[in-house]
Amino acid sequence: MVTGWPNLSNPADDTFFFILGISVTLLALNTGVMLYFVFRYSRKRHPQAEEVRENTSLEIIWTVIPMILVLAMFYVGWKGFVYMRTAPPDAMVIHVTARQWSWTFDYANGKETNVLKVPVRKPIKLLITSADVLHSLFIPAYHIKEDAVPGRETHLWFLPDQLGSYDLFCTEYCGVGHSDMITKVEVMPQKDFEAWYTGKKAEAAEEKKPAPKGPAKKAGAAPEAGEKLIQVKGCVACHTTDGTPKIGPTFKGVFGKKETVIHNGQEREITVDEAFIRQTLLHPEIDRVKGFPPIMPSQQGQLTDKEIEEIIEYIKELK
Ligand SMILES: [Cu+2]
Repeated sequence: MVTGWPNLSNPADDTFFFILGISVTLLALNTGVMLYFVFRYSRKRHPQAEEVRENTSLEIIWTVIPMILVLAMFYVGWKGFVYMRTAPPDAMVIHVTARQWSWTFDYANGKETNVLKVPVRKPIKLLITSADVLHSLFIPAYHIKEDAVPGRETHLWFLPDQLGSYDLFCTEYCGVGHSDMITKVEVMPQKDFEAWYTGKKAEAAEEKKPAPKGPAKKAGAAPEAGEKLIQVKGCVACHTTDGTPKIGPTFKGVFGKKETVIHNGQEREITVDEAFIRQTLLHPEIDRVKGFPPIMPSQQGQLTDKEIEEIIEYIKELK
């Protein structure tokens, strides 16, 4: 049950149980009548078969009753559909971008996260798109899902009525990292949400990790920013920072390393430097690191120059 909003139950559940009820009743009736006929008209009791030619009232009954039933199912389903497709006017709008293989949530004030944070008891409207292939956003706890389509904006809404953390994942097979496209909906008390949404403090406290110590950094490109970027932009779906290879090579210790890459179908050796990281971010097809599937998507248009700098600075510090 959804509370705090008129029309208090989840219309998808209502429709499901309505149709289930009708189906179970029909099953019971059909089975009952069938068993009755088996006994009543067995050869023993009824040796001579009779042909029934016409029975107008019977035909009207078996046309009208099913028609009423299917129209009722349509009505209940349609009402639920309209309800689920129409976000309340006061809903909070959050833009969602799906990409191989992560989610990004953009808020009206420019905040960007990869966990969907929402205040409790406030209707949330998600405007969904994809940066690459088809994905589908699924929040099982709210019984909602919607496709993420490149070049198009789809939408859905829900009312987070209880505090807690709920799964949010991709439910359309979108490549090797599909199963990594899992994150959370965090339903927060209104106050906590406000603090996170408006302030820097809450966020810094919550996302603080030991900052990597390293050589002096370039002005304007903070490795801390790079660390956050690789989370938000979903790099960590394929690349770890702890030295274990995943779908792609790990970032740890990669800077300055010699790697064998595939270049135009030929193997060659390169050293991972700033230019190589930049090239791989923008044109990953030029040099693919050997031993990994050729699936790194280009980040052209996804990352600004400054962000690329920040990521490079971060990778440099991951010794
Ligand atoms: Cu996906």
